[in-house]
Amino acid sequence: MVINLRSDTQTLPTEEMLEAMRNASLGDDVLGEDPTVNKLEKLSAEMLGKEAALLVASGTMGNLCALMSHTHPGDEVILEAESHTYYYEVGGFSALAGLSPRFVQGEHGIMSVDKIKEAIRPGDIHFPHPTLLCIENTHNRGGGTVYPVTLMDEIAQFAHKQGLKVHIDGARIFNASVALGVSVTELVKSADSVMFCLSKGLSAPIGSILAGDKGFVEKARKVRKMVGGGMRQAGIIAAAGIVALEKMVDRLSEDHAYARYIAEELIKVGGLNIDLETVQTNMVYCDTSPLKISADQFANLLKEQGLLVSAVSTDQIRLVTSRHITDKEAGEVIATIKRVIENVL
Ligand code: TLP
Repeated sequence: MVINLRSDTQTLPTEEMLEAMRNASLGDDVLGEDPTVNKLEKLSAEMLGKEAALLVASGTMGNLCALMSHTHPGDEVILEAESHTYYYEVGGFSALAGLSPRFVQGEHGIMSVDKIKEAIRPGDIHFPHPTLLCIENTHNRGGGTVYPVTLMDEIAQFAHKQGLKVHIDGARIFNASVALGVSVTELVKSADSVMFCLSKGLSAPIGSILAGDKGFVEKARKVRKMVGGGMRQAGIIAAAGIVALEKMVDRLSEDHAYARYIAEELIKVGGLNIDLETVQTNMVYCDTSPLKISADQFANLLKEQGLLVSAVSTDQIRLVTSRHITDKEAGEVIATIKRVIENVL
């Protein structure tokens, strides 16, 4: 048996999703005529408390469309130093949106208002014009950490006062909402736009949503076409997305509980450094340096034992739980890691 903890992006569609895809009513979405896409966009906008929403091919495309819709080339975008948009999106913010980045160092990805204050510089002939602030909730490289509602609101209020727009990379915003026990609407209410992924813990095979006010989404729809993301009978994708939103949100708490359980059990095993404080949603980051081997080496040893994890830096591996991890797999994960650690020591 192979257990895959590399990412919640590896989740497979449910039977209900496959059935919905088979039966979806379809049309040409570039012309706005796919009823299933229209239904998903309406449902998403309602769930986020925004005026409108747009189906995009991926989280990366959603963030890019947001950046390009809110800014002009040459503007400055404020990003957390380990943010996905900076780290994993192939530099699209600069290559395609033409933006100049200014970084804020967060604590496990979570930026403070004070740090953001320091980053936003007063107008000066030498500086690019800052027009956008991005917040990642949950924060991937921070450990799946969560911004609480009050902090989101404070940051957005401050950014707005400085004349900046606020975009949320909420690839896992439903994980944040479930972890905090607050609605997504409440969590994103002060942001101008939000992107979330259907294809992560929510288990849809493809697709992300970008939401905001009507004017923003109209712009983003055009940008999506420009970057080649105008899809035709996209109802095939949207049908699974509707099931994801209607059926798969509440169960995310199970993924969080398994991540917590695995982290607590691995701490008992010893040999890896794990900061339990960062285990807030469906991720566990483990530092392999006490074992005196690199994250890559450790990941390869686990792979030989049928356990797939991601090495995300020289000394960090990441384990991500999803609906495919239940009691049996969680027990196996702990036993396998324990066995490998005992062999290394
Ligand atoms: N994250 C993936 C990889 O790209 C690292 C993962 O396995 O976690 N924002 C955040 C916060 C993300 O974690 C991701 C994907 C994206 C955006 C991009 O989504 P996709 O993969 O759909 O382009």
